[in-house]
Amino acid sequence: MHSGTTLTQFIIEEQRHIAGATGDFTALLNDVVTAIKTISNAVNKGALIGVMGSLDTENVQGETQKKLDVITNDIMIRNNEWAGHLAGMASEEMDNVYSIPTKYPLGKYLLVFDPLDGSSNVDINISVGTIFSILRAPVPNRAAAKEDFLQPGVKQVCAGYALYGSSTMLVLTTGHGVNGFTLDRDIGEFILTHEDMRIPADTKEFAINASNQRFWEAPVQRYVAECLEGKTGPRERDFNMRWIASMVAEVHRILTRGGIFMYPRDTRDPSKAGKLRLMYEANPMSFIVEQAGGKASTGYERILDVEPTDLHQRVPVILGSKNEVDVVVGYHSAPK
Ligand code: AHM
Ligand code: MG
Repeated sequence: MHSGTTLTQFIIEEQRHIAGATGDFTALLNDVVTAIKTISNAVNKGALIGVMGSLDTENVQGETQKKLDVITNDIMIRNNEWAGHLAGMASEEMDNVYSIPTKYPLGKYLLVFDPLDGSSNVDINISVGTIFSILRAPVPNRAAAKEDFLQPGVKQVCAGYALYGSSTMLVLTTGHGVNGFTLDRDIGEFILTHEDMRIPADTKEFAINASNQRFWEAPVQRYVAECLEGKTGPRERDFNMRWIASMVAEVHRILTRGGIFMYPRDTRDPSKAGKLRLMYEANPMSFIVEQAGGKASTGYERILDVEPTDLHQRVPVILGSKNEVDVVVGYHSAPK
């Protein structure tokens, strides 16, 4: 690609790789990008336009919603419901599938998203993001039911995230590598700035919320303990640690300089699945990480192979530099 390639140019090229694509996919992605630019603007203006703070409502996971959770969910819906590319949408912020209003045509894709991931960070001006995943509707042009969305991550047609950081970036895969674009606010376009992003296979940096240590299972206890031992321990090197509590920023760091990120199984709730959600957090991020040469596992299986049973189900997440994920996965199968 030449320097200054816009996202629009890039996705027209990408469309040529997708079997049976007719132009709908390019148009859908354009609408997602418009939503992301609008969200970027709202996050960036922050308190100036009165969007900070919490509401009195909770989402389906029982988490208090931020004003921006609701505003950004609405932005995603309004920008993507009208054009006739979708058979339905689902989001972290909505209990049930969002049905496309009958005044609009239906299409062949499903859009699943977390409109504002890491939103506990938004009031303190730390990076947040939007995560999205595009699936094919099993039956095109028919209003999608919940079951239509319950496809394993390997079936994703496209996954991406926007990072609202010191600059706004969009990182995207359609199954042919990972590319990153930076928003040039002067011209209102995303420009290709990070071509073919690759995750180094080795790392000395791990990310985990250590306040949950007492809930972790033995393999993760062992892995982190060995990292902390440093040079004189079995890993024979000193490790660094990061925890931003914003998965998008965490994954972006790993795509840029390597690392491992874990929100593992823990003993807090009966499902022991940790915190992160399969459909709109773990699956899109795992698709991106694998396409960049990394790995993503629950500890016991590849995340992209997990058969979903619910829109909002949680899943343990261990992802990042290939060799490091292999170490943790190895500890999960080691004899007790
Ligand atoms: P959210 O979708 O409600 O923002 O929650 C997901 C976020 C992730 O971005 C992040 O990795 C994790 O929650 C942080 O959790 P914790 O506050 O337990 O450290
Ligand atoms: Mg989230």
